[in-house]
Amino acid sequence: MSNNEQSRSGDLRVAVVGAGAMGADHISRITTTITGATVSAVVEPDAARRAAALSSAPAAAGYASFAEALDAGAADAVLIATPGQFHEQTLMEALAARLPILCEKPLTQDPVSSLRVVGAEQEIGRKLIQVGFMRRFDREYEQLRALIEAGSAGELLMLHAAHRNAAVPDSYVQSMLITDSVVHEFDVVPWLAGGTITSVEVRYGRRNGLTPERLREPILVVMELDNGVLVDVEMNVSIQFGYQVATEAVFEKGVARIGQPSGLQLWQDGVFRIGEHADFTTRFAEAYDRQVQAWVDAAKVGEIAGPSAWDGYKVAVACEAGVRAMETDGPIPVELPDVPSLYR
Ligand code: ISE
Repeated sequence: MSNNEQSRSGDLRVAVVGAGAMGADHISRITTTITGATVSAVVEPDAARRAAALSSAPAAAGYASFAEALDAGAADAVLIATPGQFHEQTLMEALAARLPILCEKPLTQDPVSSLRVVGAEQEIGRKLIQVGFMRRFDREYEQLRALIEAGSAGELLMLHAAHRNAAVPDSYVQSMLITDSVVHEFDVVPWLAGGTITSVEVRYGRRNGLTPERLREPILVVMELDNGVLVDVEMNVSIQFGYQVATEAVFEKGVARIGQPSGLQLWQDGVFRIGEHADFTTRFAEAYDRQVQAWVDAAKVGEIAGPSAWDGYKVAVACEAGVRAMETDGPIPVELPDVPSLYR
C-alpha cells in the first residue's frame, strides 16, 4: 500500500458529499496532492458514481446519504460538492455535528436560505464554514489584491473583467449566467477592490449566433462599489476557442492585467500561438489545490482560511439583484444588513 492508500494517523478525515465532476476532482486532489487529509467517506446517492469515486479514494467508505456517514462517525470534516440546491441540508447537518465545512459555491441558492445557514453558524458562535470561491487562491489575483492594497500605482479606479467559457452544458439556463458564473466576480471583486457592491446592472448587446437557443448572451454586468470603483464584467459562455478569465485594473498611475494566456508559445508557419485553457478545472487547478490545502490546515486548528458563510450570503444577495437586473433596465440596488459580530 502506498502512503495514500490508508488513512494516516493525524490526517483530517474528510467526507466528500457529491461525486459529480467537481466532487471527483476534489477526491483525487485530496488523495494525491493535499497533505494532512484523507478522503474517509464518499457520499453519493447514485451507486455507479459512488463506486467510480471510491475507486480513486482507497481509504474511503461509501454512503448513500450524509446522515449515514455521520452515524458511522466516518468524518472529521466535510467537503460539499453537490449541486447548490442540496447545500443547505448538508450544511445544517454538518453544523449540528460541529464539523469544519468546505462548501463549493454557492453557499445556497438564495439570500433567505443563506441567512438561515449564517444564523445557525452564529448560534454555534464560531466559523465552521468556508465557501469554495477558489479565485481568492489564484496567485495572480493575490498579486493584484496586494498591488491594490499597497497603493503603489495610485488608487484603483476601475476593473474590466472578462469571464469567457468555450461552451456550457445543456443544463445551463439563463439565470446561471449570474448564479453559476458571475457569482465568482461577486465574491472576488469586493475582495480585490476592498469595497461592497451597491448596485448591479445587466446590459445585452448583439447576441452570439452560436449561443444555444435558450440563452441570450454575452451580457455585460456593471457593478458599482461603495468606494466608487466601477466594474464591468463581460460574461460570455459560447466563445468557442477556450476558457479565459482575465481582469484589467485601472489605477491613477497605471494599469495591471491578470489572467493572460500563459501556455506554450509556438512560432510556426508565420504564426505566433500561445496555449490557452479549455476549462476552469485546469485554469484554476492550482487555486483549487491551494484552497483545499489551506482549508485542511485551518480546519485542524478549528479555523477557516477563506470566504466565510457571511461572504456566501453577500454573494447570494448580489446574485438575486443580478438575476433581477437581467429582466430590468438600469441598476438594481444591492442592500445588505449590518455585518454580524462573528464575521467582523
Ligand atoms: C462553473 O460552474 C464555474 O464555477 C466556473 O468557474 C465558471 O467559469 C463557469 O462559468 C461556471 O459554469
